[in-house]
Amino acid sequence: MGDPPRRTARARLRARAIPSNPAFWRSPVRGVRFTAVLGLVLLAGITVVFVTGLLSYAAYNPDLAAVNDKTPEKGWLGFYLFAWPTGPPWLYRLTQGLHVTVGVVLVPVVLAKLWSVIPKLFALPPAASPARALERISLLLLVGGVLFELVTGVLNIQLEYLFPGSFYPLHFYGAWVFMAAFLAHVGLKLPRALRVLRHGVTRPDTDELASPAPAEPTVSRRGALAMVGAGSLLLLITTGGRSFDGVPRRLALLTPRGGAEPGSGPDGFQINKTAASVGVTAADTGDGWRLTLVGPAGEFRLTRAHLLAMDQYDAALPIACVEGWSTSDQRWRGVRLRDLAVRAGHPDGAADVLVESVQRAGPFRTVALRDNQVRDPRSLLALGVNGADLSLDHGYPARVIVPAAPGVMNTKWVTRMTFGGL
Ligand SMILES: Nc1nc2c(c(=O)[nH]1)N[C@H]1C(S)=C(S)[C@@H](COP(=O)(O)O)O[C@H]1N2
Ligand SMILES: [Mo]
Repeated sequence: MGDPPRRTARARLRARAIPSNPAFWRSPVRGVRFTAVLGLVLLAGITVVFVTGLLSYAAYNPDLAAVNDKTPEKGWLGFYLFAWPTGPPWLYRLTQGLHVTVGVVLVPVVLAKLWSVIPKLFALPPAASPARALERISLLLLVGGVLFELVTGVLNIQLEYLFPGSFYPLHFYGAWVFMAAFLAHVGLKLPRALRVLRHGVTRPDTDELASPAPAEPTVSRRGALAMVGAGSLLLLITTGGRSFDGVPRRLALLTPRGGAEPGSGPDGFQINKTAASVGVTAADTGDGWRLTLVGPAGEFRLTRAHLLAMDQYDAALPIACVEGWSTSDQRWRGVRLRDLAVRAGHPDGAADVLVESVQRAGPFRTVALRDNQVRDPRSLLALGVNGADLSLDHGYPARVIVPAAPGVMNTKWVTRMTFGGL
């Protein structure tokens, strides 16, 4: 006969080396309080990201025309779509800046939250009861969903066209799957989180997230939370600034369109795609360039001189990209879209319009604008900006600029506009 107590001790040690044993997880920082704080931060942050994400999709006016609809199989998930307004002009700057910036800033919080509950994810048996089985499945969708949304979102802002055409459906459907799991999770856990934060953990043995065999602390719970907060703050500083000029933008090192201003002249603000990068040449935009207007009154071909001979108006409007960066207001000058609508045969100046670029390929060469966008007196077919002619990279000879619209609606190198009958 061996020595039973010693063998038990060895067996206990061996069991500890397996992640499904709660004693494997030894950090004294884990506990319901730590998790509850992170959970409440995520509840607030994810709500902002989800709502602004839905708004971003609505801002494309996807129900207006097939060219706008990046998720044509959305079905009833498009139930909430509405005519995106044209004011205030900074609306999309705000909603999309929040969407991307808050999403990025939440990354350390999400990672810390996952870390804090990781013993639960390994717990065995995987499904002690049907209710536990359902909870485990919802956790899979929850964890998988949040990681999927963060990864696709970050890759899209960093690499722009990694998923040509497929980013929108991926990110959109992923969001709905994640949110379904998120709502179930909030319903299950919020009461407990609030109770813990209000009254504390009354008896240590009721803290289901605390380690049963805690190691010596190397950092306090408060210190660990402060580290997560510092990580988020660092991300805020290195990404959030690309919505502002000057010092904040220079600090936005981690983002496209962060960093230095592209030159200092009248055209010295951020460029999404250069003419060269999408194959637009001087021949496309030189003397042979024409704008074709189509509408009930017929079809007209206008030169840039014709357009310059029409009434010219100014509008101070930003460019706000779906990637989350934006410019401050630029002083655009050109022809009102509604004057072009009148010219095309819509006397009230209100009609939807299909805008086409001389650009031959690529995702944003055509877009449809809604009648409220055409009617707004600040909506221009711009010929110049900040007192100079447009540069080729900003859309010379003519580009659309519409208040409060996502950057993608502001088509550059416009060559054809079809009013009405979308
Ligand atoms: N023809 C054409 N127009 C376009 C694009 C494009 O790729 N092709 N990109 C759009 C996007 S995504 C943005 S954010 C704005 C950026 O305008 P800017 O380059 O003048 O800043 O242009 C829009 N207009
Ligand atoms: Mo954009």
